[in-house]
Amino acid sequence: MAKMELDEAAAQKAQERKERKAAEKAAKAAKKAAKAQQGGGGSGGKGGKKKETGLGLSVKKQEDFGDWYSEVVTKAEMISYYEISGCYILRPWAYEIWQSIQEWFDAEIKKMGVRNAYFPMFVPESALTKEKDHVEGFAPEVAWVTKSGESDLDQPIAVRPTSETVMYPFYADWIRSHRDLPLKLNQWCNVVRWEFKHPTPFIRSREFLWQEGHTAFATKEEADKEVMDILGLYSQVYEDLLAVPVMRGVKSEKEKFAGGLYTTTVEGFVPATGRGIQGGTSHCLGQNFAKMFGIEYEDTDKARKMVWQNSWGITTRTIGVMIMIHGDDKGLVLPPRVAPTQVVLIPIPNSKMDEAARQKMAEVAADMERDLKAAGVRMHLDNRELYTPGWKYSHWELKGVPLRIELGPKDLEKGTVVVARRDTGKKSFVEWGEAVAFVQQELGTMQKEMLARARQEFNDCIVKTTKWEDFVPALDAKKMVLAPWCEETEVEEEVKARSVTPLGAGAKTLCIPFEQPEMPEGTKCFASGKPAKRWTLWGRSY
Ligand code: 87F
Repeated sequence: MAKMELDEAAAQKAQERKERKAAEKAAKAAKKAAKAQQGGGGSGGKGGKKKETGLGLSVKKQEDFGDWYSEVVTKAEMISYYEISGCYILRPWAYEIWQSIQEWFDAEIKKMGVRNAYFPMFVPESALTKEKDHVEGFAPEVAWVTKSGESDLDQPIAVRPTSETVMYPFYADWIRSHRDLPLKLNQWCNVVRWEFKHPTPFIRSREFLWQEGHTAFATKEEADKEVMDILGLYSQVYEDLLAVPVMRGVKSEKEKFAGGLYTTTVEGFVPATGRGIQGGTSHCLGQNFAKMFGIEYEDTDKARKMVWQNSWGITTRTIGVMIMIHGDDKGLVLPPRVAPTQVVLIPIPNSKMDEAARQKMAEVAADMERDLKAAGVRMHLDNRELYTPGWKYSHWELKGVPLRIELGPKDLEKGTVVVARRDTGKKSFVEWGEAVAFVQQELGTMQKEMLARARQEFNDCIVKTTKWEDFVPALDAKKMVLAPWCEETEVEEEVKARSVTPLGAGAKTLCIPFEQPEMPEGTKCFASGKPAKRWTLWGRSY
């Protein structure tokens, strides 16, 4: 074997070992989390209060990120583990976040003239294998239905891993003339990819929720524009809704969707693990699928022409990235725009209060609840008598509720409340009459500051260099690298093999950012020494 192949084989082995170990660890964490899940929340068990409630995290984010993450997603009641590996229950606290993303994105694409439809989740074998490039690399991940009851099906049926091959035969049928264009459809659905890398809730699961947009145009110009418009929406989902900074760019030839012409992407980064993560992709498919599926139209000049197509998707992974970036040692920290509950109001009566004072406290709380709800704030009044205020604080902190309003006996006398922020812990004393305005303002401020902090950290995690010597040390220091690259696939593969260390797997190109720093004439590729084409963002990744 040549040196290069040996390196690659070694890297592959190391990667496999790592994945196996990670899978074992994840299985252990899942078991532990499942146990915690069963032990938590119940009442009437043996032992002290702490054990009974199972409240609070037992692991710190910095100490064991994997265990921390499993604990957060289960204890915050986002996920329940399921007996089929890689499949998870999305509980309301997670599903409602998905719905808020869905609601916003759906309205935006409708403004662009995209309409929703729904196609079957089953794919005939003949259709799935029609476009070779597209399925080749993915084949091992396709799940098949082969039986009904005890009898074998005549033809095995695939469960959709994506819907190109389901939809495009109908595009060929529906599109006849230039008057049928553009055709812009989207569907919100589940897909199944039977991955063997170790699963992580939201981040890599065998079934996940997404939207997939599939559009067809008469011209490449229209297609190109839509690719960028959609990518803009994806970066807004991350930055404006989830307060997660992303880098926009184009994928390398190696990393693009093989069936398409080019792939644009929003790339996130998890500083705690030093790994990049693909956040959403918007592909220009060119005319490849049009050729395969015969999607043609008659133009105004009577000539038969092939359509230009795009496809684009974003998934429930968004939620996982948000959790990883903003969560802390107390649990989730939810950006206000997507938090199912933005404000929790906790009255704090004490034993010294007389009946009139109790009544007054209940009235003030009810009034505030009414006023905040009327102002459109998603607020919850936690009036439960069987839980202490301290327990309630921990509970809502764990669930990441952005603001907590405390109403205690002293506040009752002064006509004020305390408003505490989940992200910074900052407390403000606010008069009752000012509460609605203050809360609205503080939610906005928190949303902005969460993004600003995360962006600062994202930027601090980019090492810009022109030298190979800086590359692996930067990766091992949990950074991304922005370096000039010759854009040769062989070099990309070599870099991957040469960047395996005991601290991590080989690095990939995350994207070639649209926003390019200056590149002086004669700049060389950091890895090959050949003439560089563009600055490229590299990193270890999910
Ligand atoms: C797994 C099995 C079979 C990804 C797969 O990104 C096929 C595939 O085609 C496959 N995993 N892909 C690429 C999906 C491309 C594209 N589809 C529409 C998107 C966005 C939405």
